[in-house]
Amino acid sequence: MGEAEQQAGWGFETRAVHTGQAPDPASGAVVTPITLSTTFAQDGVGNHQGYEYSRSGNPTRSALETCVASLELARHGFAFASGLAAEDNVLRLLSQGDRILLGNDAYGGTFRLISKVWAPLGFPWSAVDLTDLDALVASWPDDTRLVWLETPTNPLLTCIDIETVAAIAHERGALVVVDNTFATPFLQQPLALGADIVVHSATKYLGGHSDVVGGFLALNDDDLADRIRFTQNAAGAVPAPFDCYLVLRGVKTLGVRMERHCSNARAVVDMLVGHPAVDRVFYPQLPDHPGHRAAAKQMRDFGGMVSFTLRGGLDAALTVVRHTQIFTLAESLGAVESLIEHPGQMTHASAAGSPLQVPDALVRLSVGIESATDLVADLQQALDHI
Ligand code: P1T
Repeated sequence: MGEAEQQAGWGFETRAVHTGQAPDPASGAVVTPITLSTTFAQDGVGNHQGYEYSRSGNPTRSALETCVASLELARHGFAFASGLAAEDNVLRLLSQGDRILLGNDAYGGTFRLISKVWAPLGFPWSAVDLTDLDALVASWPDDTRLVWLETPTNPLLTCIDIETVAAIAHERGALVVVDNTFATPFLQQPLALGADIVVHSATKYLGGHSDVVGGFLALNDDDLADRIRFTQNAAGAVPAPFDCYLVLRGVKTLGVRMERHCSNARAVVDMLVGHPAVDRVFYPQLPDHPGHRAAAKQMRDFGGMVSFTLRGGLDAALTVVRHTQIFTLAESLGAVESLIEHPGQMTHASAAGSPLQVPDALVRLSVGIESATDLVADLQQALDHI
């Protein structure tokens, strides 16, 4: 039995700190060494200790792959140079003519990869409302081979019932990919709900400190894993050992960070819901939120991302994002510091004019782990500028 299998009975936080990260047998180092060597000595041709060349496999990357696979309850894990590189490797599983169904709210870069890079190569795609399951079944295109969903979505935080969508897709011969970036495996484990592949932008909560770009795939099927292993090496979009180390260090504190992200987000939501300048608050815990029931069913808590629209439209949204002092105006999310952004003109600009276009009046928050009272006060004073 392998180390990860032996540790499968350990709790999430224990696996996050230890799985794939046993003390180094050569030195006793408690922290996983950053192995920079690009190549590994062989005793005779093909006779090596598991590593030949660092694109194909690297000990620091293996530690990360073992750990995050375990957190996602997956048999196989693969680390990539970015979230989009990981996504690109999933799309390489398809054959020309295979259709991709993409949820109608998703990260702008995912939309761009599917619609601007893969569609022109002969991979049709459609945007669908994955909360309307009757319509999904009624209008299901026969050539669909992949359903791509985020839950919660970026940026509207809509939640999709993974188990039901997976059952519908599997009956019709399609794979289900879940981008678990917003939820993280601490809050939601899609493979256990029937998804085939989990995607992460490790740049976000897994890394957790805004200092590394990375991606990850987790899956159980051995044949699919062989094909991903092949393209990871053959196309070569692998992360550097130092980047693997940074993600691995972030993952150790994922559980405690997520608990704090969730409680801080709740404090912010409580204030926004009652604020006269705010039109609508998007947060999966709110009973009238699209997919609240799916979120309550499949998530441990509701996450650290919050979006809201302003009654004053675009001008009000741009005013708020300009006036926060603790929330930094910047793209990205999922790190210890709070960020604020305008999706329409920033992260989702590439979706303008498409079915994935986001409202002009929308502001997105990545609620960090600072003091909740400071975060609430910061947003209140920014709202006062409208
Ligand atoms: O940036 P990268 O590591 O390549 O990950 C892309 C990606 C994939 N999936 C989701 C849900 C994402 O949010 C992202 C990246 N998103 C941002 C940079 C952002 O600010 O929304």
